[in-house]
Formats: sequence, structure tokens, C-alpha cells
Amino acid sequence: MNTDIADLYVSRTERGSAIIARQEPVVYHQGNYAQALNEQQLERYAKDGFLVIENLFDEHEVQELLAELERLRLDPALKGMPELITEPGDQDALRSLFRVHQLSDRMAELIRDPRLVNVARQVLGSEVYVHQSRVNMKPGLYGKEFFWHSDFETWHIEDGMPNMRAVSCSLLLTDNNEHNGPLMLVPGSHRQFIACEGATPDENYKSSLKVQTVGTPDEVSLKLLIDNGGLESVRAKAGSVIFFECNTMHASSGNLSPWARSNVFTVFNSVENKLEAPRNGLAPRPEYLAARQHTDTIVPATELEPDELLMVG
Ligand code: 6CS
Ligand code: FE
Repeated sequence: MNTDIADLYVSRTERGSAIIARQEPVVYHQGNYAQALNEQQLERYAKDGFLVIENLFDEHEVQELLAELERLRLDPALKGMPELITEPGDQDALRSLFRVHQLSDRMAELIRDPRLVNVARQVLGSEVYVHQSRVNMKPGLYGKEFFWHSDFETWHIEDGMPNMRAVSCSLLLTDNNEHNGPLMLVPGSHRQFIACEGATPDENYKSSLKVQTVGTPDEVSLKLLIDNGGLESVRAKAGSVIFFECNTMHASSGNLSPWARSNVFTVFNSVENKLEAPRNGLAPRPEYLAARQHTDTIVPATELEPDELLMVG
């Protein structure tokens, strides 16, 4: 039970559901910490809680990353690793692979790309580190949905992330269209925290990464958010990036099309927002879901000396 009255974002306790006003800024220090987004893009991000930048990566880069994803998917060394999550009820279909920035040199290079890191540094107003990375495959025909949730709700309760000061970057590696289960977001939802009903079972992550049942909003709050802000589905070409604030409500449908919806997902957290103890007496989740040890500041690649680049490449 959480008895910490200083914690405003109580969730999954006997108190039940509630709508709590966000306490933190969305863009820290007026977006002056780094220069990546222009005024208009910053405003959009602050207002909606997300921003799509089309064709941020070119076709060649996308092909290279897709090939790397395919290599990882077939790598026998990864078989049986806990980082590999299969689709519910289907041991053969790969749903997600976590900690990709440590499992792959190419992905390690990607998360240092200034096109991603500098956006994170700008909106979070500080240096940043990687809280979590993953690829989501959403295979054609068999990729299942992700139910409505705020990532921050999970990271606050299960990982002890203190504040809303993290941003997710989803780089689309395949075209996202109305058929292959694109990301749906609720504009403006990041300004409210939805406290959820239901206690967290031990080792919840073992099932929640396949099908999420706790840490999901009640119907009334969800409808209110959507009636207020509307719904937006991201239809965009491979190479586009969705930046979304950690508390933005989102979901995606299953993929009944034959086309995979694959993306690389990196969560940057502010170095001033490192993890504390999980809430409600929960045990910390594994490092591959929530970094506690590997919290080195990510230096944008252009700021590295050429010989350092060789070492990390
Ligand atoms: O539990 C987590 O940390 C992950 N789960 C979901 C459904 N989305 C965000 C995050 O990657
Ligand atoms: Fe999510």
C-alpha cells in the first residue's frame, strides 16, 4: 500500500480511479536547453503531448535498420532470452525485443543520433539517458493490439520514475497506415494523470508486455479524455519519427494486414529524474525494462570525437 502523501500520482491502490492534474511542465526550461525543434514544433508537442516528424530518416537508413532488425529476429543467440517477448498464444511470432541498444551496435548508434537525442534534451531541459529501448514488430496478420495506457503510469508505479520528465521516440521502419495497427494517441491527455484501479500482481511484466490488464484507464476517464482531445492515428512513411510525452494516453490495434508494423522505440529520461523505489511495495523490474545501472548520459553523436566514434561504433 502506498502511504506516501507526497506522491501525487498514486495509482493501483484501494483508492480506485481518479483524474489528477499534471504537476510538471511538458517542455522544460522553455525548450532552450538544446536546439532541435522549431517554435511551431515545440508548441505542438506541448499542446498535444506528441509530435510526428515525417521522413526524419532516409530510405537507406531505414533499409539498414530493417536489415538489422531481421538479423536480430533470426539470431540464434537471442533465443530464450527474457528480452524477447512473443505474441500472446503464439510462441513463434515475435512481439518485442527489449534492450536493443545494448544488443546491437547499429541500434547503439541510433540512440545517439542527434535527430533523436537533441529533441529529448530540448524538451526535457537536461542531459538524458536511456530508460528503455525496444523494437516492436507487430507482425502482419498475427500482431496483437496494445491496450490504452500511459507509459508514465507504469514507469511511476512499477519502476519508481518520480516525475513526468521522459520522452519516447518511435522510429517507424515500415509505413504505418490505417490497416496495420498504427499508434493512436489522445491529444492533450498528457495534462492529466489517470490513477488506475486494481492491484499490481507480482512480476506483472511477465504478462503485461503481451497483454496489459492493470495500469489501464477506467472507461469513464478514457472517454472523457477522448471526448475532450479527440483521437489521432499516426499514418506516416517509414523513416518518420513519433516523439511522445511519457504521460500521453495511447494504444494500437492488432495488425490484420499482411504488412508488418515495425518500429524502434527509445525512451529518454532526464538525468534529474532517475528511478527511485517502485511504488506500492513492488519489486524493481529487470534492468532490460527499466535502467537503474546503465544510466550514462547519452552524448549526441556529432559531439563525439572521430576516434571516440570508432570506439562506440
Ligand atoms: O511496461 C512497459 O514499460 C512498456 N509497456 C507498454 C505497454 N508500453 C510502454 C513500455 O514500453
Ligand atoms: Fe506504451
